[in-house]
Amino acid sequence: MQVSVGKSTLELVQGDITQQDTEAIVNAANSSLLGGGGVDGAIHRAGGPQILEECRKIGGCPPGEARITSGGGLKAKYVIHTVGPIYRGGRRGEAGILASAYRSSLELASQRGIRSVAFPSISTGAYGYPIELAAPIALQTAMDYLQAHSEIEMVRFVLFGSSAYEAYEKALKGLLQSESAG
Ligand code: AR6
Repeated sequence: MQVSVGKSTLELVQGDITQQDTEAIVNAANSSLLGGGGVDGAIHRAGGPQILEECRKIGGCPPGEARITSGGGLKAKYVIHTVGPIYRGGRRGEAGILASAYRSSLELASQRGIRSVAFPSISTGAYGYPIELAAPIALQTAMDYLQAHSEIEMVRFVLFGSSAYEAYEKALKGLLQSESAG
């Protein structure tokens, strides 16, 4: 599914984040930036040791912030590493931290002149954020950013499996409907 947001494009695809040809892909990292499972493990496996080497020098990243490295052997030139919240019931600021992880990643892309960014569904794996709650936050944050920042031409959400894709599709349709209802 693809929609226009201001002068930019937001799209949802089902697939593997490591295979994307956007200028940057985003990693769902942890605060150490020293690797892990899920998206993080897949990116380091596919991109090779150079990414981890650069992460070591950076020395970590608090939840809701983002850091950037090269893409190593990936098609993407850059990896933006961001840290989402660990979900603990929803009353510990998780939504704000999740939105901040997306916003910080996009701000870093803008600063570096990156025009296309692919995101995974941050926090909805090992960090336990229910995808039905995370998807509207992810999408609204990206749409708000694109409305104000046409220098980012394309944001792609890469969803792993059909149920994740369907959750994002449902959330996007919901947001578009509530927008057109004013
Ligand atoms: N491409 C796209 N999406 C994927 C891929 C892939 N190759 N692999 C998994 N997903 P997770 P988190 C989906 O656990 O919840 C790591 O150990 C997955 O189905 O990768 O933010 C880090 O080091 C899920 O929907 O990230 C941290 O310790 C989503 O990506 C911790 O996990 C995110 O799952 C971060 O947890």
